Parts: sequence; C-alpha cells; structure tokens
Amino acid sequence: MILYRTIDGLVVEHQGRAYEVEELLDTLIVRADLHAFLDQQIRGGYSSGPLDRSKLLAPIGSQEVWAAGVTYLRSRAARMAESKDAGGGDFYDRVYTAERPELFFKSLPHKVVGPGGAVGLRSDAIWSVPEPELALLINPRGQIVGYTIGNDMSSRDIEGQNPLYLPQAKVYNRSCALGPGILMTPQPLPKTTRIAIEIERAEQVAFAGETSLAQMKRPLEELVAYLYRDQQFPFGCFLLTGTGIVPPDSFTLEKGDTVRIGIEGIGLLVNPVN
Ligand code: DO4
Ligand code: MG
Repeated sequence: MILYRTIDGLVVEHQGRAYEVEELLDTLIVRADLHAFLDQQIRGGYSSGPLDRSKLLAPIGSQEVWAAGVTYLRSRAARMAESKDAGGGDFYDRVYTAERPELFFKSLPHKVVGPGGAVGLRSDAIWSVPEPELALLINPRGQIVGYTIGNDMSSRDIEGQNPLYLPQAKVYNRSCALGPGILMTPQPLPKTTRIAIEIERAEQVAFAGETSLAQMKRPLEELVAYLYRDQQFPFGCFLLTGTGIVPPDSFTLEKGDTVRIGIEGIGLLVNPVN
C-alpha cells in the first residue's frame, strides 16, 4: 500500500481508492503496529474515492533526510573522473570498498520538494545533474518501514573541485525531492527492482537511464546501521541510498527540463527544473 501526504492529511491508497489516515507521519512512524494499523485503515476506514493527485505534498513530516554515496560502481567511476584533476579520485575509490560507507546530511523537511514541485540548480554551478535514488523511511528504532523515490540533486563541478565542497554541491535550495508516496511494507524490495530516469527537454528525451537494486554494493541494513550508530532520530528519518545512474559528462540540467524518476512498485516522481 502507498501512503501519501496531501493538503487534507495522510491517505493510503489501495486498489485505486484513497483512505484517510487520521495521524501525522511523526506519530505514525513511532507505532510498533504501523503496518497493521494502516491495514486497519483500509479495512475499516472511509474512502472518499480515488486519490486526488493534484493535492499531493512531499511525503515528509519532521524527519531529517540523509544520503549515502558511492554505493554503485557507476557512481564510483563518475566521482573518480570528476575529481581526478583535484586529486580527489582516490577518496571515492577507497570509500567504495571501505567498511564504513559514505553518509551525508542532505535536507531538512521544509526544504524538500514534493511531486510536481520545481527542483533547483545552483546559480554558481555549471554542471548539474539529478541523482535518482531509492529512499528508505526508517523508524526511530532503526527499522526500514517504507520506500519512496528520492532525487539527490547535485552540482558535479563543485563536488569535483574538492571533496570538501560536497555539502555545497549537495545542499542548496530545492536540491532534494521525495515522493510521490511511500510504499509502506516491512518486506525488503526484490533485488530486481528497477530504477529509471528520463529527462525531458523541449519535448525530447535528453537523457534516459536505468539500473536495478541488484547493482547496489551494500546491503540497505548496513547503511541504516551506520546512520543510526550514536545518533537518535525521534521521528525516524529518510535515507537516500545512492545513485547508479549518471548522465554522460557532456550533460547538464537546464531550467525548463523535466525530471521523471520511476521505481518499480513505488511510482513516478516528476519534477520540473527551475
Ligand atoms: O560522494 C559523493 C556523492 C555521491 C552520491 O551522492 C551518490 O553516489 O549518489
Ligand atoms: Mg547521490
């Protein structure tokens, strides 16, 4: 079942119908019986009909958003190439095989863009890309309770100049998108799950690519365990799990582009670039 946040509150969608959930994500996420509770909303709840997609908001409450990096071979290769001249390539090579993963802070909730919202480009960057990523919703006890789609917008020229510039390349206005809804399940996603991206420019496909979860180097639980080591998340948190799709070096996003990211079983996140 998919959980959406709308201007009228939370709803779960099941078999084409939306059911109200009279809780906030911040209280829902704490429940030990979270998935059974959502089942109950469908079985005994009131449905006003199909989901009204024009009412969707970013599916987030008070959760912090974190991100993992260099979890796919494709990302390792791209980072090594972009930072080679600055001497940073070795860092990315080492983190790919190191025991400790790369984890970085990505966004506060109020800065997250939802479905249909415009993602942004840094005004001082000349090489900007979207990063289509599986995003985990993790409860305060460190359990993965749901999955959504994330876009870790990045300024590759700034990141490539010096690894210490990573926070500036990753955290700026409208640099993180989540949605459209959260697949709420305690079950792991199949390794065959496909992640795909299409970037549209002037009604043409400017870039398209895809990968699958089978290409990810680390188990999701390992990323979560490192994130929760010596850190508390009273409202849980979101964790973007890294990108396995990188456009060619000649590609940079432009204002007016549209980014479409699809993950099997979750949905399609569509954001214009502005
Ligand atoms: O190491 C820099 C960022 C990597 C990243 O965001 C990714 O691999 O998705
Ligand atoms: Mg990323």
